[in-house]
Amino acid sequence: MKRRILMGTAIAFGIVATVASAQDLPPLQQKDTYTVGFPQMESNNPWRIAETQSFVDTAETCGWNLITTDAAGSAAKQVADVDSMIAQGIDVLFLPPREEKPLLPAVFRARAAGIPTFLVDRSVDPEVAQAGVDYVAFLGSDFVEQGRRAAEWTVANFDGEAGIIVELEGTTGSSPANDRRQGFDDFIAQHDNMTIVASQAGDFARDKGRQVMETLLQAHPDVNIVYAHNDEMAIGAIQALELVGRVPGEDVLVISIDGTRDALQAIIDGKMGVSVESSPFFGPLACDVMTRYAAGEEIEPWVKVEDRVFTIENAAEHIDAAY
Ligand code: GYE
Repeated sequence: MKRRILMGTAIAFGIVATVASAQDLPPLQQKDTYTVGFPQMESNNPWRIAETQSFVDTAETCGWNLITTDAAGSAAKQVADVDSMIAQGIDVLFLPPREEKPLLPAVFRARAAGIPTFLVDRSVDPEVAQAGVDYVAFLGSDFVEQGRRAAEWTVANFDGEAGIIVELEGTTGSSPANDRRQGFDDFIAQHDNMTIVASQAGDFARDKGRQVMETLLQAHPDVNIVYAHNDEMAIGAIQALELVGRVPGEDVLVISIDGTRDALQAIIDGKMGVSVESSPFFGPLACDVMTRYAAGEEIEPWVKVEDRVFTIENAAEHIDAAY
C-alpha cells in the first residue's frame, strides 16, 4: 500500500521520473463486447458470492462476455485459472488475488500476454508489482484505514478498565489481513489500557473463526474484546463465545469488518458492536474503470472505495440492501 500511495503522490505533483505512463500498459480497444475474466478465489462466504454476482449482473449492462472460475481457496488454482483465461484470449482481467505473493506470476503473465489487468478487492505485493506498470490499477478499500476505524470505535465504546483483545486475522499473506492488522494494532498500541493478548489467522471463514476462538478462549478466558478481520469470522467467534456462556455485546465487545446481512442482524440483536464496511459490489466500478481505460484515460493507480460504518445507529436502515 505504501508504495502505491507514493506513486499517487508522485503523479499528483507531476514527478514522473520512475512512474510509467499509461502508454506502457497493454492498450484496450473500444468495442461493443469484451471477453472478460474474473477468476474468483473461493465461494465459501456471502461476501465472495455477492462479488461474483455483481460481476455477473454487470456483464449484461457492460457488454461483457464474462468468464468466471472458482479457485476454491487455492492460490495455485487461481494462478492456473488465470493461465487458462489467457489461453482463451480474454480482453481484460479483473483479478482478486487471494494472497499477495503467490498471485504475482499471474499478474506478470497477463501483462506479458498484453492483457490489461485490474486488481479488485485485494492487492499483490507492492514491493514487487506496481499499478501503472505491471497492472493498470487496484480497485478497492483502504484496509489500514478500516482497521484503524475499527480500533477507534473500540477505544471510544469500551467501558471496562482494561481491554483484553483477541484478534482473528484473515487469510495469511493476503493484503486485507496484513493491512487490517496494521491499522488496528497501531492505533491500539497508543492506548495503555488495551492489550492484544492473541492474534491468530481464521482464513476469513466462519468455521475457522469459531474453531480458533474456541482454542483461544481456553488460554484467554478473560477476553473482553474480539476484533475479527471480517464478519464471517466474527459470527464464528460469537458462536464460540456463546458456547461457553459468554454474552457477546454485554461482557465481550465484538468488532468486525464487511457489513454482511448476518453482521447487521448481529448488531441489531446487540451481539456485535460495529462492522466497518468493505463492499463486495465491484461490478459497476469495474465497468466504469474499464470503459475509461478503453477511451484512453489515464487511470489512477488506486481507485479507492469509500466505506461506511455500521452500528446500532444505522444497521436496521441498511439490512435490506445487505447480502
Ligand atoms: O473482507 C472478506 C473477503 O478481500 C476485501 O475478503 C476482501 C475480503 C473481505 O473474503 O470477507
